[in-house]
This record gives sequence, structure tokens and C-alpha cells, in this order.
Amino acid sequence: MSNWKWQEGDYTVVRTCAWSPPGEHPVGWGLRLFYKDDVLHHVEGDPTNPITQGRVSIKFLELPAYNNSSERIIYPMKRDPKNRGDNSKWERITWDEAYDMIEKETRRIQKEYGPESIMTFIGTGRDLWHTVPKITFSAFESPNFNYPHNGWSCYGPRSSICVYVLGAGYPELDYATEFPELRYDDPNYVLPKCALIIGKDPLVSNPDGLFGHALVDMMKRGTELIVVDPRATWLATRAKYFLQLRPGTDAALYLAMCHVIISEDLYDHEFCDNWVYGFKEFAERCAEYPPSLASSITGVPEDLIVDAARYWATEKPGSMTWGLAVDEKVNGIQTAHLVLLMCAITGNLDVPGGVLLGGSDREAPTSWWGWEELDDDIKAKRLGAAEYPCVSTACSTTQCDIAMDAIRTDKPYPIKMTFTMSSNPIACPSADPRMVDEAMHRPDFNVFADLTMTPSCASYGDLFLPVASTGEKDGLVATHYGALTLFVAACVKGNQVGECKSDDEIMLDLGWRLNPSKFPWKDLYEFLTWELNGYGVEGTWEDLRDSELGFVTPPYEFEKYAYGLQTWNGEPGFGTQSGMVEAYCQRFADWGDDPMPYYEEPPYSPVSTPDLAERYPFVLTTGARSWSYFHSEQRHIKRLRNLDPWPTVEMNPADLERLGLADGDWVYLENMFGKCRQRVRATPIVKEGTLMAKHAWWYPEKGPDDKGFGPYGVFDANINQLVPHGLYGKMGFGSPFKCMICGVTKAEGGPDFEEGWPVNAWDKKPAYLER
Ligand SMILES: Nc1nc2c(c(=O)[nH]1)N[C@H]1C(S)=C(S)[C@@H](COP(=O)(O)OP(=O)(O)OC[C@H]3O[C@@H](n4cnc5c(=O)[nH]c(N)nc54)[C@H](O)[C@@H]3O)O[C@H]1N2
Ligand SMILES: Nc1nc2c(c(=O)[nH]1)N[C@H]1C(S)=C(S)[C@@H](COP(=O)(O)OP(=O)(O)OC[C@H]3O[C@@H](n4cnc5c(=O)[nH]c(N)nc54)[C@H](O)[C@@H]3O)O[C@H]1N2
Ligand SMILES: [Mo]
Repeated sequence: MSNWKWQEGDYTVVRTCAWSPPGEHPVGWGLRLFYKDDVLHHVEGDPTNPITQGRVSIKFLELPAYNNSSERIIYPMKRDPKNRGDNSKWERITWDEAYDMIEKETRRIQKEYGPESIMTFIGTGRDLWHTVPKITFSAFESPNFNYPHNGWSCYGPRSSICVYVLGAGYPELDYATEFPELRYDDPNYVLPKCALIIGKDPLVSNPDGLFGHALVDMMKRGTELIVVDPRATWLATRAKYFLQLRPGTDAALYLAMCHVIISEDLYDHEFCDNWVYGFKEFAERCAEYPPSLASSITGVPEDLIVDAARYWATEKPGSMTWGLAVDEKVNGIQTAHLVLLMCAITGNLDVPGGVLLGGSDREAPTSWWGWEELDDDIKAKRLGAAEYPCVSTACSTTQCDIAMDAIRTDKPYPIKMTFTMSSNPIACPSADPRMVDEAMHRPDFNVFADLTMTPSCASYGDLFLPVASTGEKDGLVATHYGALTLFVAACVKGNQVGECKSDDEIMLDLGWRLNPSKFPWKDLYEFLTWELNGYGVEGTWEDLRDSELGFVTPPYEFEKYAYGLQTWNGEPGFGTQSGMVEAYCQRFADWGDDPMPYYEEPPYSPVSTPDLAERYPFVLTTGARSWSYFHSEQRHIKRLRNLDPWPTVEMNPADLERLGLADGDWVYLENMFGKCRQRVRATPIVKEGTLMAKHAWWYPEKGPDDKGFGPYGVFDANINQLVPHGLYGKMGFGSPFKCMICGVTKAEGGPDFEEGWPVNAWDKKPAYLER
């Protein structure tokens, strides 16, 4: 009997705090995992977890189906590169053979082409954002760590802007994480009067360290919402102000809101006088956007813009949480800049009940560990770094469009080997996925570390490393990847499935083999303790696991800028070049952009490309999250698939009527870049003329060798065929995933499946139980 493992009848119960897999951001779901005969049987929420307090997402309730699925690959496998695309050719091998292959190819490529010809690929914020950089910089000694979402348009603009404009870690809602015992009832907690929810649907997405349901807890206690979204989400319909804008036009809206706040003298004079650099110039910039103009651009009524701005400036403290829609536009950096300024000029930064901020000493979201030790001539070869210092100063990654161009063209040098840990490029993150698929056949050797076969690996993988899931590994969870550590908790292993290893174990194995001097930890636990201490928590990983809650909250300090806690030298102020919040950012000017935020029409829109819009009359936003799925995962989990069985495009009933379409019809979505097929979902939550199409769809049930639409039918529904590669902002950030244009035509039908698909799919007995 211990705090983290005990017996209940026939079940052994293990307490854990989940991160990934299945794919998830660091929400830290508190879970109790029930094992019977060493097999995960069911999952319950852990009521003692201070954040989630017993609540669980459906994806984690379905963890047994995910972990025990017959689709899991539980042994290493290889396939001769000449057989790429033929999925009957995979052979089971041992870990030693797999590592031998990696070592042999690494040494050969390092010698013949240089280590820069090895590129790693990572997906979204799972618990390997501290792992893959180490594999890249320290094991392979390559400078090319690649996140293949064009224009780094998830988290990149939002987190980098914090570095340049605030000199701080990530901003987040004040949801009483600093009071783990009593939470909202702690007498020192200040409830935000107003919360600004921007381009985010946190109840569904729980991103990056925010437990979305906390908003409901806060609303019950009186917090009012201002929601900015083109779709009437659950939160939007309960908001005090719902600003339903045209996708891609956020910056115009925030310029106008700031204009109202400044021109009506509702701003925080003391804060602006002391701490905002370039306030006067910023006020002039905002004056160019009166609400009437913003209204004509965004489609939000003028009086709503004015009222919401007044409310935000006067109902204090106001908190804010922003989402992916801030980034997924060419104008992403400027949009993010404006959101921060809207919080700054109202005096809401880093005050109780306001916007929490990470300290300047916090790690950037992309870990730099091992980077410094690379030779200067190798560092200089990082793809896209010289062209886009705005990307390369804050992020240790490549600029991903340029990285993909190198694979495609061998310029400036060829990429001979790739190592993909947690990404499915042709199904999910990459624009122009058919081009990416073709390009990815060029390297000599492509390694994947994943849990199931994916369209990407089926198409161009040569080696598959099987990864352990939640419940199968020991690890840590920390919010915002270290950029704002609201809490740290232990992920605990309950059983071993096949020969699966955790990403950290794979990293250590590779490091010890390829470059042992850079991997000083003697085992996983020494490594986890080192990571834990890096988050500012003392003691060993085992101490944390064994503790009463398995969970710690590093102390949070408010108004750090006033006490010298937000700068490197201990002086009061912010950790920026000017020591203030930068409305005017000299660095942006140095990097060839406007030093101040501005609005720019999306590159393809009814306004910027009216001729094209005649043929493709809808404004298209994509990828609003689904309760069932984390990106391209879980399509094979029966109960999750039943909840959301098909790729759908949300359309207003008036548009459907006009086009002679009906709910449930299959349609082609098409523009000048490509085409895909999805199913209509009639709904008034989108305005006439706006569409929202789901992303990351593929059909596991089609099998890996489906010829019609590529492996698992991946090119049937993939909306990213309508998004161009290489279209991003002047400083290398932001791509138009959430603001394209498209046309709709009726399709003859949907994908052809046997009777009963997809709802009766995956009824097979969990194969690993037989193995
Ligand atoms: N059109 C459109 N496209 C989008 C978006 C959008 O909104 N619209 N969103 C974009 C965003 S924000 C992002 S971040 C990208 C995401 O893109 P990716 O992160 O590449 O997402 P996935 O396609 O889910 O690929 C993840 C793979 O990792 C595996 N996996 C899950 N957990 C783990 C783990 O812990 N370890 C390992 N080794 N593997 C794991 C899964 O099985 C899956 O095959 O997609 C982007 N694509
Ligand atoms: N269940 C689940 N959870 C996830 C993921 C998942 O795939 N599934 N993915 C994870 C990842 S990597 C990320 S980045 C986060 C993303 O999670 P969020 O940040 O919540 O982003 P989205 O769900 O893509 O979109 C949020 C809202 O933005 C709105 N929106 C669309 N276009 C615009 C626009 O131009 N302006 C404004 N203001 N709003 C717009 C959409 O209508 C939607 O309601 O979720 C994470 N969590
Ligand atoms: Mo993301």
C-alpha cells in the first residue's frame, strides 16, 4: 500500500497524472488506473488531484481501448527502403537491431554528408518537447529539429511574442492553480471579473496547461466572458459579449478595441506611463482603426466592439486565455502582439485575478538543451535560422517550410535521414500534404517512434519504434513546457505492454549509444529527477511519486516586474530590450517587419482576392477540436469514433438551402490549391458564408495499402490539401490554416466501405492480450 499504488478487490490501482500518449497537452489529468491481471481494465478520475478534481476527458476514459487496441504495434519493426509503401514487408526485429540500424546510418551520414543531414520531426506539445531536442542536438549532433506545422503556427507566435514583447514566459488565465488546497475558495484568490477567450475553445481542447473546465468553475462563481470566435461555441453562447468575427480578421478587431480603450481614457495610466514602451505611437496606430472600420472588416457590429472594449477595460481584474486561432494566420505575430497589449494597457498583467505570466528565467517552450555545445559551423546550418531570426531566437527549431524545402530540393544541402517522434505529417500538421509525401521519399532512412501504424509511416517509414502509453511509463507533467509552470506531477507506470518503451527511454538508449558523454544520467530516474529539479522542485522523482498527492505547485509571484523578478539582472521591469512591455518592438524592425502591430488581410479572402472568391466564395476555417480525437489519433477507437464518425464541414442552413444541399451530404471542398471530401453538418453556429472543416482525418479501416487516396485513404478528407506550403508572415511565423477560401460542390457519395463502417469497426479482440 502506498500513495500511488494499492489494491481494490481484484484490481491493482495506480495513481497517475497523465500527459501523453494518447496525444494530449500538459493538462495533468489526475487518473486512477485499474489493472486486472496486469491489463488496464478501466479508468476513473482521481478526486484528490487539485486541478481536475476527479474529472476526466473521454479520451482518457477510453484509455483501455487505446492501450489494448489490436492496432498497437508493440515490437520494433523494419522494412527495406526499397519496399516503402508495401506494408506487407514489415518484419519484427529486436531493439538492439533497431538501434544498430540507427547507429550505422547515423555514423554513415555524419561522415558522408555531415550531421546536419539528419533531421528530427516532432508533433504538438506532448511530453517529448524536452526529449527530441536532446536526440537532435546531443545524440545526432544535428542543428535541425523540425516541427512540421507551416509557419510554426501553433504556439510559436504566441510564445515567441512573449519573449520579445514581455520578456516573460507564457500568459494564462488565473484559475487558482496557485492555491492547490482550497483553489477558488482560498481567501487570497481573486476571481477574475472578466475573462477574454480568444480563438480558443478550451472546454474541448484543454491546451498547453489549461484545464478548460476551470472556466466553468469560474463562471459559476461569477466570472463574465468576452469570446472572440467565428463560431458560436458553448462558451460563446454564455458570454457577456460574443464577437463573431470573420476568420482571420482578429488584428483589426483588437486595434479597434485598444482604440476605444485609449481614446475614451479607460487605460491604466500608471502602468502605461511606467511600463509600456511606445505607448504614444501605439495609440496613433490604433486610431487608424475606429470601430466602424473594424466592423466593416470583421463583420462584428460596431456597438458590440465598443461595449466589449469598455467592459474589458473597466471590469477588473480581467484575465485572458488565447488559442490556436491567434497563430494560424499570416498576421499571427501581430495578432498576438495586440492581445498582449490589450492586457497590458488595462493593467491586467501579472496581477491577482489577471493574466498570469511565466518568469523571465523560465525555459522557452522549445528546450535548448544540448544546443550550446554544438560547433558554431553546425549551428550556422540550422535551416531557416538565418532567414528568420524571429523564429530562431526564441525557438530552437528550424523554420519548417524551409526545412521541408531542403528535403524536397537538396538545397542548401540534402537531408538523408529523418527521425519522427510523435508526428503524422501527411495526415495532420503539414500544408500541401501530397507534396510532403513525395518529398519524404527522398531521404535514405526514415525512422518513426509511434504507437500505431500511421499514413506517414505506412508511406515512407523504414523503421518503427513502439512507444509506451500513459500507464506504461514513468514520467513528469508540467504545464506550458516550463514556460509557466503552474504545477508539476508524476506520471506513473502500471504495466508493461509488449516491448514498448517511453520516449525518454528511447532518447537515453540512443544517447548512451551515439554520444554517451552528453547523456550523463545513469538511468531514467536520475534523468527524471534532473528534469524535476529543472522545474524548480527539489527532491527526487520517486519522492514526488510517493508524496501524498504526487503533485507540487511551485510558488507563484505576482507583479514580478515591480520586484525585479521579471528581468535577468534583478532590476524592476520586463525582460525585454527596453525593459518595458514593448508596444514598439525594435527587434521586429531589425528583422524587417513593422515594429508595431498592424492588421493585414488574409492572403486569400473575399477582400484580398475577389476574383478567386467568385469561384471559391466561402471563408474557410479549419480544425476546431473534437471531443473524440487528438489530431489524427483515435479514429480506430470504437466509442470515440461513434461520437464523431466522419470528417465534417460545418455549414449554415441558409447556405445549404441556397446550394441545394442537406445535412449529411458528402461534398467536395475545393480551392486553387486542392480538394478534399467531407460531410456536411448543418448548424447555425457558423454564419452564412463561413465554413469550418475538420482536420487530421484518415481512415484506419481502409488499410495501409489503399491505392485510391493513398495509405488509409489519407488524401480523401485531408483539408490541408487546400492550404499552400510556404505562405507565412514576414518574420517566418503564421500560416493561413484558419483563414482560407473555398468552394463547395456535392459529391456522389462518401468513401466506400463495407456495410456497417465505421461504427462497427475495431471490434476485434485486443491482440496484445493474445500475444
Ligand atoms: N487544417 C488544420 N491542420 C492542422 C491544425 C488545424 O487547426 N487545422 N492544427 C495544427 C496543430 S495546432 C498541430 S500542433 C499539428 C499537430 O500535428 P501532429 O502533432 O503531427 O499530430 P498527429 O497527426 O496527431 O501526429 C501525432 C502522432 O504521434 C503519435 N503519438 C501520440 N502521443 C505520442 C507520444 O507521447 N509519443 C510518441 N512518440 N508518439 C505519440 C500519434 O499516434 C500520432 O501518430 O496539426 C496541425 N494541423
Ligand atoms: N480534443 C482535442 N484537444 C486538443 C487537440 C485536438 O486535436 N483534440 N489539439 C491540441 C492542440 S495541438 C492545440 S494547438 C490546441 C488548440 O486548441 P484551441 O486553441 O482551442 O484551438 P481550436 O480548437 O483549433 O480553435 C479554437 C476556436 O478558434 C475559432 N477560430 C477559428 N478561426 C478563428 C479566427 O480567425 N479568429 C478567432 N478569434 N477564432 C477563430 C474556432 O471556431 C474555434 O472555436 O488544442 C489541443 N487540444
Ligand atoms: Mo497545436
